[in-house]
Amino acid sequence: MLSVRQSCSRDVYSLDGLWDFQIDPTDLGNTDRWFATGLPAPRSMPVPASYNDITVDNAVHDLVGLAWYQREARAPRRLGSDRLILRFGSVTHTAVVYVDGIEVVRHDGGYLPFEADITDLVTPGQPFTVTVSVDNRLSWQTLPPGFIQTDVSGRQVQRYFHDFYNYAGIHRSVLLYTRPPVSVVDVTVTTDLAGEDGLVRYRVEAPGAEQVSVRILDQAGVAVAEATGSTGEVRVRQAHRWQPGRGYLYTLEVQADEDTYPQPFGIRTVEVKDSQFLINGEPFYFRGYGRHEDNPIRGKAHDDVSMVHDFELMKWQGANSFRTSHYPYAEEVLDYADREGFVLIDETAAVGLNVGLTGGLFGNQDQLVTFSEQTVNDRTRDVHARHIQELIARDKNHPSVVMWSIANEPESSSEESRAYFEPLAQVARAADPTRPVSYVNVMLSPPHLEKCMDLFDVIMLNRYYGWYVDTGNLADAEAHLRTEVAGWVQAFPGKPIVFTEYGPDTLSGLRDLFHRPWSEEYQVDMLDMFHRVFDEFDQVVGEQMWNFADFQTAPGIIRVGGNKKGMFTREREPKAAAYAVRQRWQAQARKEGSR
Ligand code: BDP
Repeated sequence: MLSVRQSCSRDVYSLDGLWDFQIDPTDLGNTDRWFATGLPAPRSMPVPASYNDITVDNAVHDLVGLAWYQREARAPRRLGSDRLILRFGSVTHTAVVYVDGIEVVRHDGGYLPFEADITDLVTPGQPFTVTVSVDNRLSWQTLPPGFIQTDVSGRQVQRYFHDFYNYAGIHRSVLLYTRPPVSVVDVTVTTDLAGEDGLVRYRVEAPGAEQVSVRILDQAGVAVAEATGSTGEVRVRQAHRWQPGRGYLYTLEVQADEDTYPQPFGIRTVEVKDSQFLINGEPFYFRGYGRHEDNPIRGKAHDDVSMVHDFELMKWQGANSFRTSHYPYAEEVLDYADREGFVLIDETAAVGLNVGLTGGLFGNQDQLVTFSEQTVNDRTRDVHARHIQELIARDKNHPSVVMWSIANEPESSSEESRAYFEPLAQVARAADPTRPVSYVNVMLSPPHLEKCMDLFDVIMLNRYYGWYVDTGNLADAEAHLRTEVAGWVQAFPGKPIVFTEYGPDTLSGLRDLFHRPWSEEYQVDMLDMFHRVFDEFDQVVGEQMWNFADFQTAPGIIRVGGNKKGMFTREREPKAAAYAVRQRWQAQARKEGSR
């Protein structure tokens, strides 16, 4: 799906701000038709935001079920023959949208956009009502998966297998935009290098358009190439390459009859070859983090203030990359990464396809298995396939995205897991033949148990030696880590390895002369130990520690006020490791710069 971009043929209006809001744990709203009659007892709720932490009301914070949002909007006065589209950046997890009481779209998947053409339901210049029912419930057929239990008081309790808090609400901007009746609905740009030149292949979908043409504008807005037709290849002479740290962007300005759509892109190549990850033919070493969209009060809402500040912190440290763990991030983040030259591993919301993760610690009290007719099944896989396709459709033109991660820490050691993932690897490759595809491997699936990695291009590993195992014993942790990396190298020669998670929980301000777990000293030591081992293996081409910042989780006995593995606190104050790792990353960056 195309991003919303203003142009001479497209106007954009924001519906962000305060909406009416009401929770509906007993599902009255559908029976009583709140979408037509109005919310009976609304309170104010900001959009975008997670609703959970805004009020001081446990019923809102712990809601399992429906919440309703409603507001009035006004159709543009001069719509002419244009279409009016209502568009949501994301609603977590399932949304049903009504305009003046009439359903216009429903969408599941809490981190991807959707839209509806509402032209025929509105009158130019006149107000209309938008209502959204938001369902935060997770089931075995949602991503992420979960299931619901009822406690002794009859209250519904959401259970899930991922670590971050199940924030919900309208998390990204709500927009109205116009476009001509015949318009651009999709653009695909892929690029190649030919010596100093760039080769730009494009495909435009504009149903019914009689004339399609494109111009390529450089960063100063100067046209450097042009072509006609809905597909083609254009050569950009002496092209500026999009490079890590230098995000040069061109714009493919598409003209389809009356519609103009500006599609930013970068000229670069990505390739996996001989254990290396190549960007523009040169080996790239990932330095950075797994992250979360997570902030105090606003939860998972996108906001530009936090985004720019987070990028400043990452640059300060010498990071060049991150993973959008564990779901697609706001489009604004990808646009900004393009501009800033950050390299992204783009992940679906398929996190927690692994009952072993809680089972390992607590003996699988619910006697669950991951893949079965009752749990993760063929319907889940169909949903997963659609998520992969929607993610790639949204993000395919971002030069910052260099790899798709189709799942985080799924079960990957059983025949069932292989049967589940084999078709999904194909779905990703069919949707984007130009980028490597992989998934993030869990510690429960070391090389001798692993059943899926041969389907993928890059070995991405989350490892917690020194924390969940060998707790406090870094000598054993180091030995075990080294042995395991050697095992991967031997089992999958030629595949590069990126560490996508490692690091201990660290309580900011806890200092300890004995460097014990939870202290800032231990975090420095443990990261240092991992880095020492990484440096011994040429196949290790990246280190993305867990996590950029502390983040909110569900309550549990292994979490104190959330997950504390951040290099920064949730408020973005540095821990000691932030300085130690900064030295390493800056030295690496200097070395790369001098080559
Ligand atoms: C991994 C998960 C990540 C968790 C992390 C942890 O991928 O989401 O937050 O472990 O335990 O299993 O801190």
